[in-house]
Amino acid sequence: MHTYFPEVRNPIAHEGPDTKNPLAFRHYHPKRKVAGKTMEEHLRFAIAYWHTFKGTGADPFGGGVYDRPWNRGHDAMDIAEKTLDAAFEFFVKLGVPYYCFHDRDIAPEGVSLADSGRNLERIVRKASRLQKETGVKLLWGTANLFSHPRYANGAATNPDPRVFAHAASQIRRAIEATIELRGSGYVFWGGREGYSSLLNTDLKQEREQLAAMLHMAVHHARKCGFKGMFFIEPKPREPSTHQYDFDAATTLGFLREFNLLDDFMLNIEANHATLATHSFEHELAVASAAGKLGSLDINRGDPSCGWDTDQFPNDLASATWTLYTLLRQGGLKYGGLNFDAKVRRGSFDTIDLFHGHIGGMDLYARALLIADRLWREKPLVHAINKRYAGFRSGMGKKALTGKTSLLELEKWAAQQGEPPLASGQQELLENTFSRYLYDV
Ligand code: XUL
Ligand code: CO
Repeated sequence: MHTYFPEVRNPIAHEGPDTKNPLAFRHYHPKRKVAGKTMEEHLRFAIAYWHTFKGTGADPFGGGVYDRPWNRGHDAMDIAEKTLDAAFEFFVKLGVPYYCFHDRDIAPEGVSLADSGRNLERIVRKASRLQKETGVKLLWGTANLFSHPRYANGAATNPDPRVFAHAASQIRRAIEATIELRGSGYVFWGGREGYSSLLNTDLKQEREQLAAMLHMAVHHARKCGFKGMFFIEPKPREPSTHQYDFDAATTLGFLREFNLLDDFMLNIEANHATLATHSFEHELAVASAAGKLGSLDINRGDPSCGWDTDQFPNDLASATWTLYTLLRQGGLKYGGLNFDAKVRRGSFDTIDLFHGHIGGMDLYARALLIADRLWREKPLVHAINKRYAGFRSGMGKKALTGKTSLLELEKWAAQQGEPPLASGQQELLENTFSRYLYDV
């Protein structure tokens, strides 16, 4: 059989922290047990089909630069089949358990809705066979509702119901493809909206259109037997200036307002968090505190750039905090760690794809070991418990459980006198965190 990655002859192996082999894992050891589960089960790594196999290196200043061997064929379907073969070769050689796709990543748009549907069905059949042969699974599927010119003024939030209906068709087929491939999640990400200028936009209506589409999607998927989870992936902007799912808090509010909370969780992306002027850690905390952290896109942005650079992750402190958050909430049932990262425009070689992912997997594996220790020894849990202890009993507890009033609290405050100042001890705790990061 043709090989697309001849430079990698065997699956990437764990060689330990001292290895100098760039095509080996130093920390990621899929079967190693940590806190009762294997590393593979904790991390649930997924490859983003769009960046890794369909990425061209294009940016707003220039077209594609990569010359991928799987991108040569006699027509679009031939290329789609070759790309799928290359993708599964890559998954197996890298040793990742999952992948994620948009409908248009795996199968090309046809000349009509029916033709596009047939293309997708054909590729899904092949993907299903390759999944069985390799054991690689689909983490989540989604529909690309932002690349085609018809979506220039949005998809679900488009002012034209005919465009809305096209989006509905794509979503219907992408959901069924996800079910067929036994994906455990289905993602919605805003991208393009009807809203570009207030001069021509009905904000209230666009949000209602979006909610109506999501309700129909849930209804259809459940009718077809989908037992997985729906995710919304917040992002504040790009390509649209204002996207409705700005950040985790905004999106949770939207889901609550339109009665969608039962079927949805959030897919939090690192680079989207920073575009929203939050940190990844903050967004994870907001989603997790609401019991709605379902999946993660673990790329990184460039702090000097105001756009979504989707680089591979390399920050140990951030990765550690991410896994600490996951350990605290008992892991991810439906989602995983999807890279959603791309090699740079100048990284032309196919081997660069391995380097990017190997580095990211090793980073998160190392972070898992540190987070596990931090969670087992609980220095931060103790500090937080101590800080809020006043609310566990007495008047604090009464206030929290709605059993007091402003007047009773006022009387109590007067009896207590001026409360002593209590340090938040941020520096001490930062040192504690650093000790785990660098010394353990
Ligand atoms: C866009 C983005 C998407 C979603 C899936 O910024 O992150 O690729 O992850 O549509
Ligand atoms: Co993403």
